[in-house]
Amino acid sequence: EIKNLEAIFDLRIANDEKIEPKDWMPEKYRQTHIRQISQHAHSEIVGMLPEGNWITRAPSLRRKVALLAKVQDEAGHGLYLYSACETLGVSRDDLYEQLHNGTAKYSSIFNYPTITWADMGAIGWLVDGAAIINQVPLTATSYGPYARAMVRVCKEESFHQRQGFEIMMALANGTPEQKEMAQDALNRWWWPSLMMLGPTDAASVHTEQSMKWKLKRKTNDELRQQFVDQTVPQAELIGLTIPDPDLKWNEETKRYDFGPLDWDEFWQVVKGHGPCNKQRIAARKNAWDNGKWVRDAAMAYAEKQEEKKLE
Ligand code: FAQ
Repeated sequence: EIKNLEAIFDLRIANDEKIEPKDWMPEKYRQTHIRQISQHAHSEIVGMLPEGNWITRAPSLRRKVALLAKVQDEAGHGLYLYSACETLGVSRDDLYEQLHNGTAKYSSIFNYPTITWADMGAIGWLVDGAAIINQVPLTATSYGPYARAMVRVCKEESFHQRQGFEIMMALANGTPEQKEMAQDALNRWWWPSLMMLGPTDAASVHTEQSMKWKLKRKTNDELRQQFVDQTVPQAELIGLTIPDPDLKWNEETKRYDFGPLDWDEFWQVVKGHGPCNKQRIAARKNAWDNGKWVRDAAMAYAEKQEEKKLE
């Protein structure tokens, strides 16, 4: 019978039909979706920390309002994604527990520090830019709740990307010190942004199966190339230099060739040894512990309401 169900499932995938929570699915399909969607959710939540660091120090009210809205959107994306993940039969408490005890991953990019205001520009421009390139294909992913979540998330990410690029543009057109600050942020965020899109296709253990299931619609290297091709002209437009001496337009392929990435650095960060890994997890655990009384109060209130209904 399982063979039959699997054949029907494969056919539905081949026909680009969405798989919904109550549909039969192979256990590995379910598990791999829990892995990717929960890591994605954790990334959104941990991703609030580097930018949250600058909300109180934004240089104007307008900048503060925009940054605050962006960070709130990230909270929304995280909650949306946790809900999508829960439809696969895992509890939110278990997911949080996996983040807090270090068994679940979140994006490497959020383990780098935000040391100047220009980092807010670089994150919006590069990190959200890379996130859009990764997530637009996911609007066509095979699992319905994930695909639908991505539609709204991508709309908001595109506002985030513009918000960041506009900060960079203002700095790049500002005083020499401001331009230098923008260039410095680009220098520090460029390579980690390329790494964020995941290991090379040759080193990526999940890509092949995830492409078959139409969870992933493009490979890590395809997305990385697309990101470079899109971003280089944007840097040129605002007079900043991509920190890659090997970067060169290739007339034959009509794409940019770029230099090698430092994969040792990437794996170090993924394994927990990046500049801010400990700080990020400590901040999340702290928020969870300090929020306990709020959760307890909400649960007690909900129980009382239930009791009243029964009376
Ligand atoms: N960091 O075989 P693959 C955002 C792990 S956007 C850490 O290639 P896969 C918005 C990978 O999990 C950021 N770990 O894996 C925002 C696997 O380990 P595992 C989040 C990484 O899944 C912007 C192993 O390496 N976006 O938050 C990374 O096929 C600004 C082997 O890798 C998403 O999560 C990494 N960069 O491809 C928020 C998008 N890359 O699980 C705030 C959805 C790989 O076996 C501010 N996810 N690993 O222990 C995906 O598209 C995929 O999961 C990839 C990785 C492409 C990230």
